[in-house]
Amino acid sequence: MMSDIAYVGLGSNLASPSEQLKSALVELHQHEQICVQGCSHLYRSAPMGPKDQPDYVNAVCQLTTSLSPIELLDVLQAQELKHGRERLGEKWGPRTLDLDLLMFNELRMQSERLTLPHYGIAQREFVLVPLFEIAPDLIMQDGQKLSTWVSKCSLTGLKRLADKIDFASIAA
Ligand code: PH2
Ligand code: MG
Ligand code: MG
Repeated sequence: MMSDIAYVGLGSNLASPSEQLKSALVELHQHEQICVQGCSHLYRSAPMGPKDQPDYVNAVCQLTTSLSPIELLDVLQAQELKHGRERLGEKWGPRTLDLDLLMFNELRMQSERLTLPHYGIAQREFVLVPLFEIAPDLIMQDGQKLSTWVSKCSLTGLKRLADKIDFASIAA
């Protein structure tokens, strides 16, 4: 049963970022144990970390799954590699595709490979804003509303793009 709800942050700043995100969503949805339920607009976003890299395109999607969190992480990481992701070791360096598991139900866990909820949500406008777009009523791990987190975040380098992924065409 695909009854677990997860949120995944998507990002790319190399090799046609918008197309990377769109095909990543289609591929996720094609997985037998993953059903993409919705996705935010795409957002252009100034790079966090080293500034000598292109702007990112970011989005957040909601999916339901029958995979465990670690199994889902395996799928996401395999997909990053399929998109030509190279792990060059530079922290916050450029990448063709980044898929971050942000939340998995209300689960909290900390292991070598996976921390849930993702540690960076509160500071990242390129996660908070698209997440708010698709899950405005979400309650965060400290019991506060997502809208409160959004209001506390400095919104500077984010621009919503016209593009919204057409889900009917993906699900068809
Ligand atoms: N991802 C990074 C590093 N910096 N900056 C923005 N704006 N968006 C990202 O997704 C991003 C980043 C590494 O994952
Ligand atoms: Mg990331
Ligand atoms: Mg990542």
